[in-house]
Amino acid sequence: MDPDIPTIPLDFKRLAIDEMRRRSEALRESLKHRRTVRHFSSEPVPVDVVRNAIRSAAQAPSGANKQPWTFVMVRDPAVKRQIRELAEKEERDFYARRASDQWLSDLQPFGTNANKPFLEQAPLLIVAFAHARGPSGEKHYYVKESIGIACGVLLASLHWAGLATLTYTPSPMEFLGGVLERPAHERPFLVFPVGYPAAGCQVPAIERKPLSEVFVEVAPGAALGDGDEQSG
Ligand code: IYR
Repeated sequence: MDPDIPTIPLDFKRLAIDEMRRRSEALRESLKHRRTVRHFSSEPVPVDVVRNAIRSAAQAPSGANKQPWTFVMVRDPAVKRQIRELAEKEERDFYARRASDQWLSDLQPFGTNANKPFLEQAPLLIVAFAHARGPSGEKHYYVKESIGIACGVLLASLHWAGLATLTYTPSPMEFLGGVLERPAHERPFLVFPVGYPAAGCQVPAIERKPLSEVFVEVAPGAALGDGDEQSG
């Protein structure tokens, strides 16, 4: 490492292998039950827990450590109502005109439509904004990857802390920058309504692909590139 670059010792806790297994299984078991929730109780949630989840999200890696994100937490019912009204206006146009037949048919199992009561029913919303550039036009790198990772950490942290959420993407969502008075270099990226599920909340009966469909292992001696043309 270049001796002129300031460094600090890595704070890395080496765990016993049993402990590694225990922790990895505990998180997997928890995340197995994470579902997109679209019906919320209006019961308030501990706001410090949500702030802490945002702290965790803001620990995500980012291109050249630019940390190109802002998370806005909205609890004001009047602002939530305004967001709902503007989102539903876009959604009505989406469902009536802009969505292709294929898209509508792909959404059918989820029963979504232009009504978004969760934007008012959830006790709070987190709106994630991506910084396309810095405040004075400075270049940022891998912005979508960076904020995508941060939002993934946020999703997992909220779930781990016992809160329900969904990744909501009104389209277009530029109105969010106006309502929340964000500067022009910040672009809305995702909306997370956060709360407890409504009593008797139902979710679509869908499943995740089995590991064998989403995971490829290249074990030692796999001899990649020794493909079909050489067999037989
Ligand atoms: N934004 C719309 C449509 C929508 C699109 C996808 I892709 C989804 O996975 C779910 C919904 C809506 O929220 O209704």
